[in-house]
Amino acid sequence: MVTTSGPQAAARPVDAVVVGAGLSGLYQLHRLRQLGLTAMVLEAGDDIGGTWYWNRYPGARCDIESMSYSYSFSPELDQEWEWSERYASQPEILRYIHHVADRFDLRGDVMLRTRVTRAVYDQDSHLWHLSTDTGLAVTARFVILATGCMSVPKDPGIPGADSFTGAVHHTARWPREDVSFAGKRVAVIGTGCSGVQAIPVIADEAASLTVFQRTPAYVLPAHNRPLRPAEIAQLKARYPEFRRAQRLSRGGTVFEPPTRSALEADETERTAAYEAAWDEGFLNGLLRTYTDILTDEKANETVAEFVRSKIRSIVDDPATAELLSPRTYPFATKRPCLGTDYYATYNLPHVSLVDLRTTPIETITPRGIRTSDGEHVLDMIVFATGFDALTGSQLSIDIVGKGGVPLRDRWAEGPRNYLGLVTAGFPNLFTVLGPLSPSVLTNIAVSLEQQVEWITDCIAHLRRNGITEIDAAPDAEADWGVHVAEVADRTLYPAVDSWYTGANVPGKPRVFLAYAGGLDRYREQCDTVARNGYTGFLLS
Ligand code: N01
Repeated sequence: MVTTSGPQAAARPVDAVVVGAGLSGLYQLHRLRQLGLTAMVLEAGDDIGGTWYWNRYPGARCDIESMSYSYSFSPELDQEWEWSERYASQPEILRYIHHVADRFDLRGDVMLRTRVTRAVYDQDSHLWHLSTDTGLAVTARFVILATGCMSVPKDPGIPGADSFTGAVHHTARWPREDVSFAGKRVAVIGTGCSGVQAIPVIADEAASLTVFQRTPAYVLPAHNRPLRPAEIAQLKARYPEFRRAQRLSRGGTVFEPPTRSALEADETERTAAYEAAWDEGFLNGLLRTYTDILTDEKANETVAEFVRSKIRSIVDDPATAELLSPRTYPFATKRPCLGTDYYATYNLPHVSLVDLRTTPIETITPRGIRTSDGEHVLDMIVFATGFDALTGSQLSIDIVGKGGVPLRDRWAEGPRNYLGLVTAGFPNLFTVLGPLSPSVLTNIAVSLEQQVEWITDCIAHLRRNGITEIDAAPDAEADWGVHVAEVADRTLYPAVDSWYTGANVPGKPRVFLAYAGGLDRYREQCDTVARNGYTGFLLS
């Protein structure tokens, strides 16, 4: 439908452009088409899949159960797709996304290998003008940024990286062809969720593996396993009810909420509750044991110490166990990880741990990595150093709103928007899973559907009522920012250096980037705003 040749080739105007062909963008396309809009998806990658296209590192899998981490909008899709494991691997999730694209015939409106570089709002025509790295120019009334929470890899900023003569990979830019570790001396830098998943798999094959750790993670066991036909049948039979419960839940997963403080329980009771959660293997299992794990430091410390005791029981060498034990931040204030054999990997004779707090990296050399303690000679370096989360993907596009104001200026002190959806001065530009929304604190499969459906209903409302522009009112935007911060301040999150607070990227403003009030409460607020005629928005 839209073609390009040569620089700045112009495309026919479309009603809506969706940026990104991951889970959010594809569903957004489906819903816009149902409204009868002309829509296209512009995707930088060679293929669809978003996060699940790029993050194909060894061991990559989702840490939310497969039957929960999937679209809920189609009961038929729920019935026909069959997940093979409790936690789906990256290739299986990518197959699922391809299946969805085929089943709903979405590919025809997806333009691959096309990175949006600039988007400028024309106040007179109320249209967005988008430019891309292929020279394609597109004009659209609505733009939906479905660019992902974690799609811009962070520059680790380690000197000498270009001088290394061996192979270098980043977990978030893993090559499509097989990477062999056989016979190689491999280093992994970074022990967040990506490193935690990759490390045991790399250790399986490599001649030696050296893990360079700055901050240890709290890693819970996944207890991943194949799904039994009987349990699949059972869940499929109650999928409609399960999906309803997911949608109404606090975080997009269904569980019985705790009712008591950890400090009301005695140690025996607490330990039993933590053991049971550990054995179940849910990412948030330990968080769900008591009400105050994320709000009370003393309560939190009981869980943190429980995890440390598990580390000591698994890791043979006490010094290594201690290095792997998080002590500088409360449990779950950086995102916890689900792992498979993570701690046991450090018992293997060819695996070693370098503590960057005591022996920091000085430089990468042509032969390897030099710390203050000496040079590690290597054949391959794997960066698992994370992302410029939540705001990175939007700020990597040169977005210019009303009055020629760049989004980069509006967000110079941190992201601002109303309901995590629209930034004042940037009309008709919506964000899915962006900053100041529940996004990364929830099962994003459920959050993205909520936002995509809200945006779709909003656009339908505008069209029905002959409204050409929706913008966030500055006071509503300011109030939302205050509310997001207030909710976060009731938790232990904001005090911790993490990607949740932007602290992992040098120079990034320090702001708690997600809405910690729960998806249920967020959904209610969004629905109320819509029901009342889009209060807090300026419609013209
Ligand atoms: O990134 P991270 P990630 N020198 O930022 C270290 C999601 N995810 O890709 O903490 C040395 O968590 C850094 O150390 P420190 C999930 O939401 C989901 O692992 O800054 N080290 C840290 O250890 C997750 O939270 C799944 O001190 C450096 C690590 O690198 C998010 O993605 C799977 C460094 C980065 O950890 C990000 O995870 C995987 C440097 N210069 C990921 N720079 C699922 O299963 C950084 N580090 C769904």
